[in-house]
Amino acid sequence: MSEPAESETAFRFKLLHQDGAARAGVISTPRGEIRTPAFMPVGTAATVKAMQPEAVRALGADIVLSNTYHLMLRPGAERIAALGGLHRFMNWPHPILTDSGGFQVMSLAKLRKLDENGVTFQSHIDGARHVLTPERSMEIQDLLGSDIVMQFDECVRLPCAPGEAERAMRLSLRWGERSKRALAPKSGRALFGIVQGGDDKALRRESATELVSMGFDGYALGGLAVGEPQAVMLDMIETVMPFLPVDKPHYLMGVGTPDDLLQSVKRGIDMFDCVMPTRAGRHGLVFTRHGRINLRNARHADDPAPIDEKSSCAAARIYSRAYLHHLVKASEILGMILMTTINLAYYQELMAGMRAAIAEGRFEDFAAETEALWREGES
Ligand code: PRF
Repeated sequence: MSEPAESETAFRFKLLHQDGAARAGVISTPRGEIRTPAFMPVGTAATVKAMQPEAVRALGADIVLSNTYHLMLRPGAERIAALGGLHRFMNWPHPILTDSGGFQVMSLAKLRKLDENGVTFQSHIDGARHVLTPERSMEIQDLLGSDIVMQFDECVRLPCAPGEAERAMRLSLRWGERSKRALAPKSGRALFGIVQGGDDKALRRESATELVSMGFDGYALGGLAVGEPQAVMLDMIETVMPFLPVDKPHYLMGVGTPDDLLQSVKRGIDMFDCVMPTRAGRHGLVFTRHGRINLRNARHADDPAPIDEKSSCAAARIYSRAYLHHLVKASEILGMILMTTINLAYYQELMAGMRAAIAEGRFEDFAAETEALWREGES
């Protein structure tokens, strides 16, 4: 057998259409293609909560995200590697992006101590002491078999104390360098840099410029959707975008609501991940073409109407609002499954709609129609 051609194994981003700043393309990886703009369901602990992987795939996901932090603590990266890697472990043969851990340490771990070397912390599960550095984060993401590896970074919440955003941005640049040095090049695998800099435009530009000069396979915007108004987040996207290469994917981390996705794609973002559809679904909040519906609300108790009779998602067409209301009130597992399904279906439908609109040069109209439907439904 001859070696596969370079084009079959390389990580590649192909821009197919542009409509204003909005982009549609495809990322090729050895494990399959990712149509962009893409929404990545979050599979924190090697599971998209309440969902079988086949169902996640059937709803239109090309890639899922998983987490260094959670998997290093339980069941352990070495164990997953010995079991054949994360794809086999969770039965998801398609691409996986792994986050690098720093963001989750700062939001979940106990007794955190951050210094130049990395972060020392206590597990939120059993209190055991761990150290995460750029080098260990790369090692863990390699053991997991990640297709898209994220650099190790520090994200500050907003608003932050003077100097904090700058300190964290510069530390993230140094950790970006160390991440790049530590991760052995592997055919088909990508390493993304993460732009930090809080809500300061000059810091954001500097972060982007420095990362681009180091050279990554893609560029993420971190440190957004961390307490600032949406207008500030959009302003930061607009600030950074001219400094990022057009021929690499642009990923907005941990975002967002359907409106955040629409507004960010409009400004040139290609990839998203967020717990919003899965977490909200487990708590009875569903996203639809007609806006949000909180199924915990008593007004749904006697409503025989489905969520959306025109949805491509069977769960949204079949079950009554009254039944879903009952399931969420009774904390039934099926309620979580159905409402997560409805939300992931809507998020993927929205992304597919955006991709088609960009391809046809009618993104502005699509956005206006989509927003009008949300407003009608919620008024
Ligand atoms: N850095 C990393 N992961 C993240 C973020 C970040 O800044 C965010 C911020 N929205 C979500 N997930 N590594």
